[in-house]
Amino acid sequence: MSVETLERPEAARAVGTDFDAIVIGAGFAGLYALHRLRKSGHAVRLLEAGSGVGGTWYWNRYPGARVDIESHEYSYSFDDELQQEWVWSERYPAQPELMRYLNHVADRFDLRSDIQFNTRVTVARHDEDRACWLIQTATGERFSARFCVMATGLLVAPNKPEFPGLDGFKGRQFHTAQWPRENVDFSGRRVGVIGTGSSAVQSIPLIAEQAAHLTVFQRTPAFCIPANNRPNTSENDQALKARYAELRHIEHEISFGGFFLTNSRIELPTLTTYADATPEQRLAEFERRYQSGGLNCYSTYSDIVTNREANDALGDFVRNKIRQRIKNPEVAEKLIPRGWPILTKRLCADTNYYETYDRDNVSLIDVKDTPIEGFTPDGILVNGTEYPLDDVVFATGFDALTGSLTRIDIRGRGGRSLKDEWAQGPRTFLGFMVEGFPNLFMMNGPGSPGAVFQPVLLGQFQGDWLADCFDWMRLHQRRSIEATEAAQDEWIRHCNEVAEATLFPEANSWYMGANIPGKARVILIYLGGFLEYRRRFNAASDEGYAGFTLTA
Ligand code: N01
Repeated sequence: MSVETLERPEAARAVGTDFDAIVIGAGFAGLYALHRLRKSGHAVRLLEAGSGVGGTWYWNRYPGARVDIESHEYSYSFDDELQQEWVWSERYPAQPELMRYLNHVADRFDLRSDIQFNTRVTVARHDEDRACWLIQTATGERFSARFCVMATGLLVAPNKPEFPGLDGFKGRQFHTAQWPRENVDFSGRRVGVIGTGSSAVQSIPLIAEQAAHLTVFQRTPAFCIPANNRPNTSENDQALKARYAELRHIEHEISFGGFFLTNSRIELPTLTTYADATPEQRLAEFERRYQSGGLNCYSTYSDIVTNREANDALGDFVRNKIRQRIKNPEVAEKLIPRGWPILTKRLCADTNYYETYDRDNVSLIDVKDTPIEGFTPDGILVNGTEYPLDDVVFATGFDALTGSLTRIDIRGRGGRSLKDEWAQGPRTFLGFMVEGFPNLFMMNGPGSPGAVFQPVLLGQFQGDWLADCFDWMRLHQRRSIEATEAAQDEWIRHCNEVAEATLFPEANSWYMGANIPGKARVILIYLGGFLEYRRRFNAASDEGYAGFTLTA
């Protein structure tokens, strides 16, 4: 249904709307926004397309799905009893455990009473006269609210390339981000996996253990570092929980990534530059971070993504590690990433990924120079050769950051379409608001640092800011807030300037929108760090909402 046919719902609340705020999406950020706004006395309804809470973790239930940020960090910090009482079983929790956690949070804070599940929002239109948002769902249900909070996720809208012949393929098709709820059995089957990003790196070792044969179609090899996942022993848990307040404080005071916990010891990012260290110290630092596992290599030197020499050195170091993990040197060479700076595409944390290629039932097909031509009824065609398959797994990623927003028909002042306005790349102020779209907020939106920081923490930070802002507006009888064009222009200029000073623009990553054919190639994340982001964000509210227009 188009926006033109969207009728005005009957006025219900004092302000003439059904709710003060509608939050869209029941992931980490949306659940917190609901909790926080409700606590401030606002009437909130959360609409969620899935049948349960979880957001990204609800949909990404592929074999091996687990987070690559430490469990003690990738969790809410707003309630000390919650973080003290919840016991994580592993350093990096798997998808089912994250779902148990988020369900526990939903029950503990009685969030479900204000969530409507199985409700996909398709249209959001701003009504200028009433300064509110009219929301419509796929089934035609309508809601109105003064504020609309898009907690729709960074990595949600799946990217599934339209290969010729796909419709005629007789086998089963899966996408890692739309995995069926029921168990998928690959026993005795010939399986193909397309893609070698984080989702593939996690699922390939497990699929290979089950399948009769696994064929991996690789366009760009990733840099993978052993995750070194391990159980969270009670000794470790207690030691960390005794210092939780300090850990959370540290987390708020670092710009990128988070803290790493090695045998209950906290490892922080190195604040010195590569040039400050001797060759021996550099090697020792790379080795230490590598052995700690997972994403710790991001924390090696403060200039690791801006200084080519430092970045090349780390890249060579990891390439050598990869070679050592694969017995067949020919296969190893195919798996070595080249031609783009390490860390400028997301690092992958793996468990037995490279070792899997030494199995007899696994083959690797390079589709960089000879791309997948298409599907036949029985398999995939590359360079004139057909690879017969019973099942295909698309581990082909996401239309990241913008996709979950542009697939909703969002109309601002004068019917302006967000999708059309973002055709040349998203334009936001602080990755949070858009000029021309009053009272619309985006959590972890394009132009925010969530993807290179800690999305749970950023969601909490933005949720708190939102609640304070709504309280302020209520107190000062303002009904509308909107980013100014000047503030938005300045933010985009700043984002681009910061990105240009890094090596990120060199990689064809989802950070650059470069993974989706036809998508504008611009930086989609803020690389200036959380501290600078928070400073600018708080400065806006401290200075009477500088950068925003508020109407009475
Ligand atoms: O997606 P991706 P993902 N023909 O975009 C390939 C987070 N995450 O779902 O690189 C052939 O990384 C594509 O090739 P190329 C994490 O932030 C976290 O794996 O574009 N291949 C690439 O290899 C991550 O970065 C966790 O050349 C095609 C792959 O598909 C983000 O989600 C776990 C193709 C897509 O990789 C996305 O990860 C999982 C084509 N036409 C995800 N099109 C953890 O916390 C695409 N590809 C651990």
